[in-house]
Amino acid sequence: MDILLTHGYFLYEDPKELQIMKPYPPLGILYICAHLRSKGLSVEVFDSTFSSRQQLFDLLRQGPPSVLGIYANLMTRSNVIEILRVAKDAGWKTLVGGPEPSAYIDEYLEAGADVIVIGEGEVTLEELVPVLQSDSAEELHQVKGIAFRTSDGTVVRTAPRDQIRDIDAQPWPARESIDLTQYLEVWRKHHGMGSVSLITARGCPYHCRWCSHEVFGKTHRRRKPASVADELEWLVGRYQPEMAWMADDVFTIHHGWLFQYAAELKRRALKVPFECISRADRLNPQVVETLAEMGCFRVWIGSESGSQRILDAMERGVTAEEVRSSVAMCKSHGIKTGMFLMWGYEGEELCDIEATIEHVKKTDPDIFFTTVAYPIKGTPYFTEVTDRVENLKPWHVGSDREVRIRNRHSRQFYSFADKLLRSEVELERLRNNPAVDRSAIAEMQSKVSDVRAALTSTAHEVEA
Ligand code: B12
Ligand code: SF4
Repeated sequence: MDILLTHGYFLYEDPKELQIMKPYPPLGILYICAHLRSKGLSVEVFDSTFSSRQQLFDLLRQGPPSVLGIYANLMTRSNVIEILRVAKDAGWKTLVGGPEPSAYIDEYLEAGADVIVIGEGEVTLEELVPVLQSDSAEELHQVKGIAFRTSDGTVVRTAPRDQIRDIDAQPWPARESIDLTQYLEVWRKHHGMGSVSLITARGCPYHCRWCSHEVFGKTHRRRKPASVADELEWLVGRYQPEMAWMADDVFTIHHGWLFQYAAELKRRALKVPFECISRADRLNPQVVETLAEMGCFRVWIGSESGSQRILDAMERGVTAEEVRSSVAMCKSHGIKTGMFLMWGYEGEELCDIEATIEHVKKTDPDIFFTTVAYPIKGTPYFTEVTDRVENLKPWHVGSDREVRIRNRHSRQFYSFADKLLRSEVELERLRNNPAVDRSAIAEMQSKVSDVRAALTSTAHEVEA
């Protein structure tokens, strides 16, 4: 084996995901695996999702050691660090890639990574693996898109790696290298439908200030509609999924492309129910109608805030009104909507929170998720708040989410904001339901008043 690829995500250790149970395979390492195999390298994938860290450690210790490549994101950091330690002790050469390591080069090198891969991994690994096998420290300098330490401890960052121009020329993710049926079985068991994921593009050109662009920058490359339809058709034939997730950042970003893709699916009589993420400004009546015809049953929209002032501060490039009208458009075509909301972005005050609550009440999506803003290293938001960020845990066991931002409202304040949002939305739904009696409404009204009072009373509290 020339290289073993893995990721540090263990589903059975994740209490939140054990409730959700909507796992998807790590497409990044599957793309790399397919590319390297097409170049004649011998590649194995250890898919940690349904496995345990002990199984992975046993494999690493059993050897023989070769090159180990690990995908890391902000949530898997501590696992990846532990895997690095075990792998180094067992004599493996180690490299890390994905959206997080390039933002923390010194830290990952310190934690035991021999090489950090910056950006797309395919071509870099094609060149890097033979160099690591030959033990030629000199040749490492010639490999673009990496960072490493020389024998005197100097950190070297080589020239940037060019992005793959024609992503259609790349092989599809090596799904056969893992047990994809396990993912479908979990989906079927918990949701009655087996789901597969695929991507139609790489990179997002928008610049929401809190969003990480570490891997693809602000570039955007699309696959050809026929190539995506081929992959979907193959997935249907091979795994018989009941649905799909188009895992793009913004599936509806290019309308011309979307219409061509829809026509291609129609020509093939291929209709697989699917869900996707969009921006409100990339939805219009024709796009929504097309999505419905294609079998889209849910669109997720990053709404973030109902306060235009905060949306502008985020450089989101979307208006709250666009969110409201796009959700209404989806509803009118029978497409469900999910909304993502964010509390605590820079400058957000009580009045912005109230605006968000009014916005969600008016919009009434089928489902919404909230998160308290956290600064991901490498983003403009991180740079903006970095002087006020305090890590709650040591770096190797923490994450960019586990931080305190001085002068921001307290955790308790956001927890009340969240409760108020949920109870206000519930109250609105009760009011709009003629079957609900007045006492239930009065009870909810009283709950809303209590939560609002608690929120207001904590509005002066800021993180010291
Ligand atoms: C699909 C997805 C998910 C799925 C994950 C499913 C799965 N197993 O893949 C779900 C919904 C579960 C998810 C959850 C989360 N996600 Co997410 N997700 C994505 C998304 C939209 C697509 C991932 C993808 O398939 N990309 C396509 C492939 C081709 O790209 P890639 O994975 O980056 O791989 C390339 C390179 O990174 C590199 N590479 C990858 N692996 C390796 C390994 C080695 C050894 C090497 C050398 C190179 C290398 O080469 C690959 C091919 O070129 C990305 C955004 C994006 N467009 O990438 C966000 C993204 C990865 N997610 C992100 C975040 C923040 C999260 C959450 C923390 C959100 C939350 N608040 O809960 C959670 C964390 C979950 C967890 N426990 O790990 C951030 C990560 C930021 C960071 N610095 O870590 C991203 C980048 C979004 C963003 N722009 O901010 N996510
Ligand atoms: S949040 Fe979405 S639209 Fe904004 S930059 Fe990130 S991926 Fe693009």
